Amino acid sequence: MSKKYLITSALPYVNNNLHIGHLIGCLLPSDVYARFCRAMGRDVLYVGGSDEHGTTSEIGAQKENMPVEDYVEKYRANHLNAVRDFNLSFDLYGRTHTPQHEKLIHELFNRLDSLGMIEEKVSKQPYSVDEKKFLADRYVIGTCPHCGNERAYGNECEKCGASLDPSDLISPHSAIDPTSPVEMRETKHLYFKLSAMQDKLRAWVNSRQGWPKTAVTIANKWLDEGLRDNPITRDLKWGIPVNKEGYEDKVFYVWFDAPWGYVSISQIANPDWASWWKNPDCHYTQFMAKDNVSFHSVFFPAQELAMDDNWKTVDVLKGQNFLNFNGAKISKSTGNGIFLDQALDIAPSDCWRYALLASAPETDDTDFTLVRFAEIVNKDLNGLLGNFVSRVCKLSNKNFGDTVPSGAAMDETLAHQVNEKLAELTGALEACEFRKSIVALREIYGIANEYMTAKEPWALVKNGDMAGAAAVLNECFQLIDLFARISAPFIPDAAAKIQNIFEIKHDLSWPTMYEHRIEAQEKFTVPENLFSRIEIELNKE
Ligand code: B3M
Ligand code: ZN
Repeated sequence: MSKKYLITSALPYVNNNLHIGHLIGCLLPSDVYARFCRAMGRDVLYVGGSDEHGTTSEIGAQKENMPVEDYVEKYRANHLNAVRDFNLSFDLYGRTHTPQHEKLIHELFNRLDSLGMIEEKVSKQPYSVDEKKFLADRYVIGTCPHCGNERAYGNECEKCGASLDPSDLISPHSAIDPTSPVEMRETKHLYFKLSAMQDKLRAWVNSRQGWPKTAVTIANKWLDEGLRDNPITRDLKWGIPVNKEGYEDKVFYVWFDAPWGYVSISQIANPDWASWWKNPDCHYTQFMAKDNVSFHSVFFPAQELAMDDNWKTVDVLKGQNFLNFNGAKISKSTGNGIFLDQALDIAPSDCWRYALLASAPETDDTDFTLVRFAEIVNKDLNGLLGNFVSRVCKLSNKNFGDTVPSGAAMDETLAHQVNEKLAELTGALEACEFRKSIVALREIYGIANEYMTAKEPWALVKNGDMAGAAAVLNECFQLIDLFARISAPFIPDAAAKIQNIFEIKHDLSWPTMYEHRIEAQEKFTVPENLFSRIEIELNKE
């Protein structure tokens, strides 16, 4: 039985159209890794989906003046289109507003409660007098005590950067109804006893391997500061209702609800879900942006461990840094960035996938521009990959017809070079280091190009050495077959086109070594150009 691999991609809130930052932050790296694992013959369960709850959806719906359900549906449609357009190979791209998910959250809450891990605490929270309801911190607006900004939020002042408590604000009022004053009133909430998990969680974090530095630093910072019990209920309407008497008008905090979406989505995706989620031998990798790391490295595993029910905790947590665009943050309000529903007007999906992976913000925040995009596509995909495939097919077709010419023994020097890079590529993918993997992939394309340039099959034809030319071209077809296999996780559309060059459909399993799989005299067709050059007018930048 092949080993189980569980792969999850953070669940984006459905309060915004997806952009290239979301794509490189979690969706794309998780997809490449899932495709690689499947090509290795591993038993993969790969899930993602929409985080439909949380204050951001509720606020967003109010701003757009529509029912939350419709609002969520509207953005989910945008996200589903992106999943389709960018070939994200989720077993299921699910959602958190499902009966299955609610049932799961209720069961998990009962479990924690029965173990004595839940505590009721009364605290003072902002209350909107006219609206007659408690408000989340973000819904409270007032004057910042530090800088005098009159539009500071209950949790932070965006002008001076101070982190705030709603009670710090001068003349606080509701963000929804600015005429309604806000005062601090007592309310009760349920707390998860996170503090009780301090030692267990520390030992758990120490036992993890392969996490990027940013992720380890964030987890340790929380532990070093000492874990504090955290409220898991909120005074909101939209969310998972709290299944406890006296809490009828509250919902669970989105970060108690959302990570468990990985499980409820898995339950819907695969009836055999427990053979990943309850299996200590399963290997679990999570992908997310760095602002989600604390929830995945502290809150979620602490809950899993507290339940003592054999829940699979994450082995490798991949937290990406941020991708900027043209030197500034990608943002809907400023319009800076490329949104996924416009990206395909500029270039096909594979080009975005490759260029973004080549620019993945793995170690630092990274700037992306259209000029950089065009350079990568033109040089690597159009130049090294596309031209090689096209030249080999055309030259061979012209001189030997529509079948692969007879070959000779494998070129050992070439094989040695390729195998060295193939090992690097495989190692980088195992480690989920995508920039490195693109470097190795590009080098293999480069080796093939150098091989053809050095062997000059066109010159051999000209000099009448047809057997020599045939042998070189045969080797080139073997390289083309290799390209299809090693490119497939990154650029699946192009890989399928390359695979279709040959009359026989050779599988795209991951190669351990460079091998000759294409028989002489196998039929092939000269493909359309795999890629076109991208011309970017500089003044658009
Ligand atoms: N929805 C945050 C975000 O969209 C949050 C992730 C949940 S992952 C379980 O950035
Ligand atoms: Zn301020």
